[in-house]
Amino acid sequence: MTEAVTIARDGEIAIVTIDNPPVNAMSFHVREPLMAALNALRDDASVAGIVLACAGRTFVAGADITEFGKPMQQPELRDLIAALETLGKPAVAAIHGTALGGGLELALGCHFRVAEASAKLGLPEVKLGILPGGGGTVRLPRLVGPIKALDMIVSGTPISAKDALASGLVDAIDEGDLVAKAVAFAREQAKSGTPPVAVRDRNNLIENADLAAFDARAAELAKKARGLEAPVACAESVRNALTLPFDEAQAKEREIFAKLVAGDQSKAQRHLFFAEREAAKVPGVGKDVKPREIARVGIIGAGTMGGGIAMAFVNGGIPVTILEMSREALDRGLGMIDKNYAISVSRGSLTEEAKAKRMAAFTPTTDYADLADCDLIIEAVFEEMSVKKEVFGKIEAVAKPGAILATNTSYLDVNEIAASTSRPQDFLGLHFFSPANVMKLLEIVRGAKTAPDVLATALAVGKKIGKVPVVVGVCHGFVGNRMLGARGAETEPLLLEGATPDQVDKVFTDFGWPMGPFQMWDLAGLDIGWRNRKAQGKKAIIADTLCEQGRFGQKTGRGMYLYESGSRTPTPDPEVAALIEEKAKELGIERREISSQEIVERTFYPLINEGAKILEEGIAARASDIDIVWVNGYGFPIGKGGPMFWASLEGFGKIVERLDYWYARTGKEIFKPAELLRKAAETGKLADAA
Ligand code: T1G
Repeated sequence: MTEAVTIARDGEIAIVTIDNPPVNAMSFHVREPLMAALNALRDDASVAGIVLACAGRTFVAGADITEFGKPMQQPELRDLIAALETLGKPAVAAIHGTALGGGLELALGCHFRVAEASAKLGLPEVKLGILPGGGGTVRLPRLVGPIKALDMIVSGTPISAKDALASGLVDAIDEGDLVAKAVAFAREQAKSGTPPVAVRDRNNLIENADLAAFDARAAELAKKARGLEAPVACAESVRNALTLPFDEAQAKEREIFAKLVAGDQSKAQRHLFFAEREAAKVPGVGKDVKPREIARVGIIGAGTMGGGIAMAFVNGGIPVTILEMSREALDRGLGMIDKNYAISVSRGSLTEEAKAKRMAAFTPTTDYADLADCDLIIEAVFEEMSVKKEVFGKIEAVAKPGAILATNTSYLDVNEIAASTSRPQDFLGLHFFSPANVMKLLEIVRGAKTAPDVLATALAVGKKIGKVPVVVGVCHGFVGNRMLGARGAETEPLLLEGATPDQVDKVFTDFGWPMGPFQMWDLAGLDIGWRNRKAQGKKAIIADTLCEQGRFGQKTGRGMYLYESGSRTPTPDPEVAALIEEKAKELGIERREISSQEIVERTFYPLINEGAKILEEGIAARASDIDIVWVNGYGFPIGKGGPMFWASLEGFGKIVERLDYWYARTGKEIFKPAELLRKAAETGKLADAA
């Protein structure tokens, strides 16, 4: 193993290099030798200044998250930062890759920062449910000002080196040899004879800070916290930097950090950080499996899904040949895409030039032969097996050898479609979520015969276009939609038995979902579910009746709720309440008071139970994969870590006991506890498979 910290000399300048692959996290085995190095260099009179650099692909990307929750071994990060500040000679950070979290805080302990032009700098701790605990909330405002610091810390979004230079976070940008530039910078500072000023001693940007403006901005940001503690705590800690002496503010930062890091929300968000990375590790698809090159993608269908998927690839830098049955359908689809980009331009998130470049990346056609040069061909046509098979017949006739064929089906049997082609080994499902150019989740549906390198390709291209890919098995609805069915099975019975739509929705929004099931019905359109139920010969007495009355939801101004003249704000509708009572009477159902806890037990618990069944059947490889599906595809609150993580907080024993109760009372399969869940109730831990 290479040494984690080495010292080289360039004359009177010492170059300290951290080498802790893969991201130079500030693990204990880095902190200890780094402290020794700094102490030695402080006392070495032949050293006039130091450069702090990193080997590998990035500057320090943060504290070592795997150390959280364990006793902190000394020295701590803040001791290293203090050692840099009191070095008595200029310390210059040489930043490449991503200086994040504790990595940026370490750089803030240096007197100067030189960054590579492509570097990114940020304090993303809020995404882990914590705050910068190494002095970031008290030093950053001293360099970039209160509001910029507040925005960076509460959003957790890194900024570019260019932005960092403009805001005073870095002192110089380098295009060539970063370390050489940093050495020259340190030499110049040392020669100046001016004692270097530590960031902690720079107060001009925070003295007489406009607290009213700060508080107004903080209040605006707090509205988006949606029940998460960390964003609000981040703002509080930055405010302390404006109103308290440095050491007092830093001490308060430590207190807030200690509270957050021990809390359930941070445990949930750290769980999701590692879960997302685990999801990319697929059994049978090791790092040695080489993905195929995807230079061009073919999309069949330019409707809502096809158009969104096409945008996702073009936005990720991959040109798309998009095919429809007619020129009119193509023009409609491309018109929708153009309109979407125009909205981004009007919002300032896309330039006109970038929009034009993206529009040029679409090659429209009505001729399947034009798909011959595509490396991946995805169909997003009508959700009907015979239609899918017919489309793949036409694709097969032109697709080049080695081209990967994918279906975007939400429910249909991927193996059956694969078997209708001559290349099931090159076939899989790529299940995008609408709007496909926005939603992060990509369910990669592994067919029985899908080759490992086809899966590796789907994972790689999914990550390249900014998706969060999860490999799932073949069953009705795969992981997400199958569990959605279990979560929604009792929503109408709850209404008929006495709950109101807004009562059910409030249980969901109080839990942290962006909206409840009935608000979601109105947003998506009740007619979509109505069409699917009719195709499957199923009934939903309330929703079907509303659809027969033309009440499709927001698009018709009335659905489960009323929407006053085009507003999207739902208002409870007495007519719907009367309809529910009338149907309950027809069915002889005695209505009663229904508690919020009962709503949780008849919606969230079946969701978890179905997840356990999916694990038992091997449709998902890990419980944490299911969490990633739900957080990225269905708005499960990140502060609760996904359904399976939340179940561990709720208590497996309590969940099984209540599922048993509802199963005994209703006999419904969704309540019959999965064996894996019963085992978890005994052991306290949910295994990943039976
Ligand atoms: N600690 C431990 N392991 C980490 C890590 C970290 N900070 N960052 C990444 N890894 C692992 C990751 O799990 C994966 O492991 C491998 O490195 C490659 O990561 C006091 C308290 C830097 C942008 O939040 O955002 O500092 O799967 O797949 O896509 O205020 O990693 O290979 O076994 O993500 O190229 C703040 C987290 C910490 C940054 C690179 N810092 N990391 O992305 O690679 S809290 C962060 C990232 C903190 C201080 C506080 C990304 C990346 P494996 P990867 P990537």
